[in-house]
Amino acid sequence: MFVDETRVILKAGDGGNGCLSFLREKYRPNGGPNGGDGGNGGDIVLVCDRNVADLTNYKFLPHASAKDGEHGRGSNCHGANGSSCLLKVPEGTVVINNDTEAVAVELLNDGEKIVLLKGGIGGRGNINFKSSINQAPRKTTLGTPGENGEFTFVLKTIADVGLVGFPNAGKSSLVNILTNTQQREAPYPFTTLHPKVGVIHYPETYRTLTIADIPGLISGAHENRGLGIKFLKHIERCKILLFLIDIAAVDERDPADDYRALLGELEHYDPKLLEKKRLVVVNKIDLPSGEENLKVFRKIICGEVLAISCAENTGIQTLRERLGIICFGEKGQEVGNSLKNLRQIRS
Ligand SMILES: Nc1nc2c(ncn2[C@@H]2O[C@H](COP(=O)(O)OP(=O)(O)OP(=O)(O)O)[C@@H](O)[C@H]2O)c(=O)[nH]1
Ligand SMILES: [Mg+2]
Repeated sequence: MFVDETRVILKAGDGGNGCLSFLREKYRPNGGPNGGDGGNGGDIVLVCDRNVADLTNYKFLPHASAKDGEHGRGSNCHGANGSSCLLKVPEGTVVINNDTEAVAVELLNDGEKIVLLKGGIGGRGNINFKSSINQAPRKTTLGTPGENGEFTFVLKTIADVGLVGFPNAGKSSLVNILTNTQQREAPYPFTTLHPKVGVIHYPETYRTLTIADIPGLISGAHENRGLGIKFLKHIERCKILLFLIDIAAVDERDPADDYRALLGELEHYDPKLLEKKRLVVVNKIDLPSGEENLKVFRKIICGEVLAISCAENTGIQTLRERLGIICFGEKGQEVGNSLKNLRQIRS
């Protein structure tokens, strides 16, 4: 199971109340006020953890709350502070406040900690209100309630390159060749059911690129055909979109129509996706109809088209270098790491 969007209901701890108490002991009948303060409530803290793959935990346990602060006690005892509730989320999690529908926070870097909801402040015990003119105050204050709210956690994968293509185009095969991942590849559509990220290594420059494989798109995906377009959120943050087209037309589709259909689906989801850098790659060039279809495809689609075959490993090195040049620049002056890119874009 892969969950990339879920609703959560969170509540920070309330502050404990201040205590109303007076010292009473033998030979000290009017010992004065000694009510202690209440403890503070715990916070709801989000922790970004690269070892967390998705949001499945929150799908089944959507409620989380931090501990309340303890009430103050006599003998000037301060109530204990409530412990905070730490929620681990994967890299790339966006937290949306359901009331305002605005993005509350985004967690991009492993180890990042953000206080989402503040716990309440503890109330004050009557010892605080003692003065020369009021030596037996009966005044205390209540702890303040902790913040609470309903949020939607959305996971948007962080990767440099996003793969877009029809089912069976060979997306998983390409990711397996370029990276160390071992994803299922099979000759039937929708083998991949949720996004997977692989890392392409460039040992010559000690750099890496991340590439995200997402489930295949089909015409009418925006009308919920196939797996729909909900997975496109995982390529929203990508720097380059790699369109992978089955040039051998194994499923008896037209490669140029496939490309147009993919662009149409992206536009339906978010027209901003079309402003991203695109790289068109045609796969299965080894099959008999491949070369012939490629000639026609090149005439229709202006611009750069790279031809590869994952089965025979042809064109893969050129594609790898081309991706490196687009991301790092000719001399490798650009920053390739997706997290650094995001930080630059945001600053
Ligand atoms: N002949 C040939 N077959 C290929 C090539 N690349 C992939 N295939 C085959 O095409 C089929 C589909 O490949 P996948 O990598 O599973 O395709 P996909 O795009 O990930 O498909 P979905 O996950 O269903 O969207 C598999 O049987 C692969 O072996 C290629 O270059 N040439
Ligand atoms: Mg696949």
